[in-house]
Amino acid sequence: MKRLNYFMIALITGLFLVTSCNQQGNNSNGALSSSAAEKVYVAPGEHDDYYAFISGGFSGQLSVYGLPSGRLFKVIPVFSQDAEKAWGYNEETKPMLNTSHGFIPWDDSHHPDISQTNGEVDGRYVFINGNNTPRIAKIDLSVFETTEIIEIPNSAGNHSSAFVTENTEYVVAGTRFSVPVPQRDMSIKEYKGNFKGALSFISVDPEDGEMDLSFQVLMPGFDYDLSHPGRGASHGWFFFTTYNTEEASTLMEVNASQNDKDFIAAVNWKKAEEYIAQGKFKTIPANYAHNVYDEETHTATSTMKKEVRVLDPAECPGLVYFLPTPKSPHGCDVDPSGEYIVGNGKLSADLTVHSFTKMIDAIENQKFDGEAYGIPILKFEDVLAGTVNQPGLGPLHTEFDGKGNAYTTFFISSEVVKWKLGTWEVVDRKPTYYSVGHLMIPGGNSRKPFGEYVLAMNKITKDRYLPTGPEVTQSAQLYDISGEKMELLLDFPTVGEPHYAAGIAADLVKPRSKKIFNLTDNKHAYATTSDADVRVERDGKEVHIYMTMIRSHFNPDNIEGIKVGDKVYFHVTNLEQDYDVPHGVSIIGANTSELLIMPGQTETFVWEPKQVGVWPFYCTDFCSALHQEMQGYIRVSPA
Ligand code: CUK
Ligand code: CUA
Repeated sequence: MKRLNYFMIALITGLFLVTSCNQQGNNSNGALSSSAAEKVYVAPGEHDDYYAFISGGFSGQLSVYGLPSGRLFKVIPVFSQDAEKAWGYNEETKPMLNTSHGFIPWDDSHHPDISQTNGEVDGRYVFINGNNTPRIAKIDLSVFETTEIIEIPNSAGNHSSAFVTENTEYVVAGTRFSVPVPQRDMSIKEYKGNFKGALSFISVDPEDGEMDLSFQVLMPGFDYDLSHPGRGASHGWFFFTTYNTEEASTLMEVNASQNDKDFIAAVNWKKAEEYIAQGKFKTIPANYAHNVYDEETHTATSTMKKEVRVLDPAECPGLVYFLPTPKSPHGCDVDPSGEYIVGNGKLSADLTVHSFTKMIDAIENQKFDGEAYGIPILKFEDVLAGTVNQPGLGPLHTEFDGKGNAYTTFFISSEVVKWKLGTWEVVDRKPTYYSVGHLMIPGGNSRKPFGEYVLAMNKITKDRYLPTGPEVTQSAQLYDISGEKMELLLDFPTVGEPHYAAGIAADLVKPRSKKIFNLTDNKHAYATTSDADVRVERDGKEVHIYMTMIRSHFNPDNIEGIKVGDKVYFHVTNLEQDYDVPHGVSIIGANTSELLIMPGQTETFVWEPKQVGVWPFYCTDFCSALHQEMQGYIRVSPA
C-alpha cells in the first residue's frame, strides 16, 4: 500500500511537470477569437454585469473585480494591515486585528462566500476565512469594508471555511489540523485518539448581521479540508471532506494517504440545535477575540470571549455520519438541488458523487459499516450516486451552472471538465494556464447559479504575462459557459493567490452601495463636525488635536506647543458631504500610515515626535485644484 502511494506521488509530480512544459510557449492553445474580445469588452463608462470577490491567499485580503471585463476595482483589507486605507494602522481599526495571540497583522485568506436568503445570494455580506490564526471576517457590501472579525478557538488552519447556510443561519468554519482541545502541553506522538478537530457553527443575527460562535462539534483527530452546506432537501446538513483519517502526526511522504478511502463527514446542524436546546453540550474554556467595527462611531472594539459550547458526536446520536470517499478528497461541493455531494479525491482517478436521498435511506435503515469514535460509517455503495470515470488528473473543486451541468477543476492535468449530473458523462474540457485550483460560477454556491460564466483560478502562469522577476502573478481565466462547449474569453492577473471567489449579479449589490456618511450621524468620540470645534487639548504628555479637512485646507493648520516625548493624537474629520471626495493626511516621521478619510468620517493616528523642529503635514489625495495647497506646520519644542 505504501509503495503505491509513493508511486502516486511520483506520478503526480512527474505529470505535473510534463503538463507545465507542454503548455509552456504553446499559447496558441489559448488564442482568443475576436468574438471572445467582444464578449468581455465593457465600453468606457459602462458597468460590468457581475461582481467577483476574489480571495487574496497570502495577501490576506479580498479583491473586487468586475466580470466579464476582469477590471480590478478595489482591494478590501481584511486580515492584513493596509497602508493605503490605514487598515490596522489607525486607532479606529487596530482592534480589528486583535486575537488571543495579540495583534496579528497578517493572515492567509482562502474562501469568500456571499450571504444568502432562501438559498440565493442576496448581496448583503461576504464572509471569508483567515487560515493561519483562525478567524472569520464579515465584509459589509453597503460599504465594501470589513466590519467584523471573530477568532475561532480550538481550531488550527481554519480551512473548511467560510461557507454559509441557505438563510445565512450560520457561517461554518472547520479546522484543518486537529489539535489538543483545549490546547495543552503534550507529546505530539500521542496525537492518535487524543487530538480533536473542531467544526464551528457561527450564527449570524438576521437583523444586524452580528456573528456569534454558537457551538462547536468536536470531531475525531482527522484533518478537515473543505466544506459545503446542504440546500433544498439537504438544508440542515453540512458536509466536510477529511484526509489523514489514519491520524498520523507526521505527513512526511505519504503517511496520510494509506487509507483507500477517507470520509465526507455529514453533520446534521438542525439536530445539533436540538441537542443544544436540550442542554446536551459541555461548556469548555476558550480564549478568542470578537472584533466589531461600529458604523456610527467609525471605531472598532475588541472583546475577549472566555468559553464555548461543544457537542461530542459520540454522545449525540444522529449528529454526524461518515460517507467513505476515495482518496484524500479536497473540495466538497453540493449541487443546486442539494441532492448531489461531490467529493473531489485528489489521488483518485475517478470523481465520486454521493446521493443525499440514499444517505438518508441508509441512515433510516441503520445500514452501517462500523463506526469511528462512535460515529457511524455508511457503506460506500449505499450512498454512491455515481462516478465520473477518469475525467482528468487531480480533481480539486466543482461548481454548478444550474442547468444540470457540473464543472470540475483538475490541478495536475490543468483543465476544467464539464460533466452532466445524473448521467456522469463528460461533455467538454478546456485547458487552463496553468494548474488550476478553484473555479467559480457567480451564484454557483447557491440554489440559483447565474450560469453564464465560469472563472478558473490558476496557481502558476509561467510565460503567460510579461516577466516580473522570479515572482510572477497568479491569474484568473474567464470562460463563457452559456453554450454546450466552454469558450475561453479572458485571463487577468490577481492580487495574491486566488484560492476561491464568490460572484453575484451587480444589480443585487449596486443599489445597496453607500455614497457618503452623513456628518450629522458621525458619533465618533473625537469627531469635529464644525470648524467652531477645532482645538488642541493637552492632558499630561498626551495631546489631542481635533482637526477638520475640507477643500482645500486643514483646520488648524499651524500647531504649536508640542514637545519631544509627547504622544500626539491627530483626530481628523473630513467635513465634505459630496460623493467621492476623500482627503488624506500624513506627517513626516510618523511611524504609521497616512489616513485616507471618507466624507463625513473621522480617523486617528498617533505621532510621537522624536526631533525638535517645525514639521510639515499635507493632504495625500489629489482632491481639488488647490490640493497642493492643502498643508500645514506643527512646531515641536524641546521636552
Ligand atoms: S483551497 Cu486553494 S485550491 Cu484553500 Cu480552497 Cu483548493
Ligand atoms: Cu485634500 Cu488633497
